[in-house]
Amino acid sequence: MLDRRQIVMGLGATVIATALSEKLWAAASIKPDGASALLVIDVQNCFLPGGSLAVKDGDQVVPVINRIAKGFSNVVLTQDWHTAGHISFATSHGGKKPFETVELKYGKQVLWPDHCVQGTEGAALSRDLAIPHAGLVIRKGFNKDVDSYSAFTEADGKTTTGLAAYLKARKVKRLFLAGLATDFCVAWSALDARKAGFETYVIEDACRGIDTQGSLAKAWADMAKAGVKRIQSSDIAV
Ligand code: VGL
Ligand code: ZN
Repeated sequence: MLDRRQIVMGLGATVIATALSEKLWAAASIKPDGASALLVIDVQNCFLPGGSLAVKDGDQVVPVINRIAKGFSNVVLTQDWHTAGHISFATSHGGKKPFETVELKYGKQVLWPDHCVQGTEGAALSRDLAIPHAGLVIRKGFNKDVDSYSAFTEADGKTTTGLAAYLKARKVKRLFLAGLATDFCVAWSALDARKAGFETYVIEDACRGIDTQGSLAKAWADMAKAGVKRIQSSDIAV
């Protein structure tokens, strides 16, 4: 006969075993398949330490992205690609300083230091990215009078980059986002990905934010509301 103590111990062991297996199951539970794509946002010199719009610890995303990219057959990279004198630059608005805002035809625009000017070293993708199998590099923000944080649609809310059509033509259903910056180009791309009907995941530890005027908390709140899933790179089976 089991006495009461043995039964309690047995139950305890079962609880621990269940918790452990759930933990193991939770780790690396997402396996990218042929209908999955990794979207690597703006890992460019200007956003890395030493760059003109450096994102704090931005370089730390590179090894994480390189590791998970191995698990994806579909990878798209984006490149912020502005004209000289772009409308998003503070220097294009006499008297304005970076991180101040202005009202433009399409709405409120944060003003930035000059960054990612077409063809410059600052606009180049990080040489430490190791994703030779990436199938597409999509450039955005090349329209002098319109910014484009999103990889899908410019800030006027209507001019498309063609990315959604490309992904749909390749039968992609699930999108995983990584890169810089969490609260601007990653978040705006994730929100547009939801609008275009993709199941959308943002890999938090594969991103870093700028965080100006509460932008990081707001971005996560907006993404949660839109059904964007917030995951960690350890959730992805590579
Ligand atoms: C970005 C600000 C200006 C980004 C691009 O990649 O998040 N942020 N241009
Ligand atoms: Zn930009």
